[in-house]
Amino acid sequence: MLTVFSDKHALHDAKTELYGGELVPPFECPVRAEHILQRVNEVGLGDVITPHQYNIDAITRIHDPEFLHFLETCWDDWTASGYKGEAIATCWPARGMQQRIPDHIEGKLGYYALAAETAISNGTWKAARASVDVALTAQSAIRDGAREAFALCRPPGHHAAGDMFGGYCFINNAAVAAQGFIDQGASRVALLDVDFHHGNGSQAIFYDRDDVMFLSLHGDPRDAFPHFLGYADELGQGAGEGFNHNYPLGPGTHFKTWNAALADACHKIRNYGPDALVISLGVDTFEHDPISFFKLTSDDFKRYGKTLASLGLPTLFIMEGGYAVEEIGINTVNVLQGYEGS
Ligand code: OKP
Ligand code: ZN
Repeated sequence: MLTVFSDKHALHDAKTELYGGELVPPFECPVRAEHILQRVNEVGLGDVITPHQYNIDAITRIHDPEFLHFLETCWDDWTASGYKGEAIATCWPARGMQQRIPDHIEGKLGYYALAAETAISNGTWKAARASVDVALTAQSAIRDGAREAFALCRPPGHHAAGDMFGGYCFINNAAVAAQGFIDQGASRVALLDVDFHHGNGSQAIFYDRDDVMFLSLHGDPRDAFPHFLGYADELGQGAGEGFNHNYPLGPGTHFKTWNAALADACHKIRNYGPDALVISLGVDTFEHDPISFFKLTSDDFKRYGKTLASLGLPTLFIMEGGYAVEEIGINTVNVLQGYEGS
């Protein structure tokens, strides 16, 4: 299997995450990508290539241009304001308030942020751009005939909506890639999100569309981030009604239960008959993940990789989360090897 990777991911290297009332080193850190790449090479998964640089048009198919401009200029505006730390949102257009975009960077940050854990720092924009280039390059490989490809994206993307960042995500790599398939002539694309967290950004982007079906297995929003989306009764709206499927699962969920939800999702994908499958691949479902509560073992990742292959579709794997840094390489590559049947 081809892997696409850019070392520019390391440009996003924030020092702070607001976690449990403390500023801690971010869980979403550069060494994650290094460990995955190391494992890809160790097992000889296949060629590793660097991405092409795409222009902004592929990204504005999904994201608001003003939001992208905000991401690009945020760090400079923040430092110009005299703040000493990294750019972290601390105020929001909450219930009953105006949804107008303020002039001051503090207000802009609050407007565009969906959560406060994610700091923007020097290099965040460049890394996010490289990450979506990785996704689009892997997507092109499939357009050009590859059966499968692995986009080793960092930073991740599935929490990013058309005009919101947060949950460690800035540009929605999986959504941009899914749109790429559609723009190249695909009639239908299935986007299956197996990250521990609900892919609220991907869901929101495709919620009123029937050409991209979104399915997500995740920690129940009653108990897990992003807390305000991901319930089972969110089925899509308008033309998109019936094309959104959520599988919220409770604390302590083991593979047996998780796998039953996956089987149901695969059944829906088969009936949908997509031209391509995009997997938002997070391995924070792992039993030892520090911020999640599912109980998948390293072997379970191989097992479900095989299930994904049984769909028989051109498949684009997009890296999302996974914070058990020591095991992230093994768990991620286990899915890919399980898919390849090795
Ligand atoms: C990003 B991805 C846990 C707080 C969670 C944000 C998690 C973002 C996950 N107590 N904070 O989906 O892996
Ligand atoms: Zn996650």
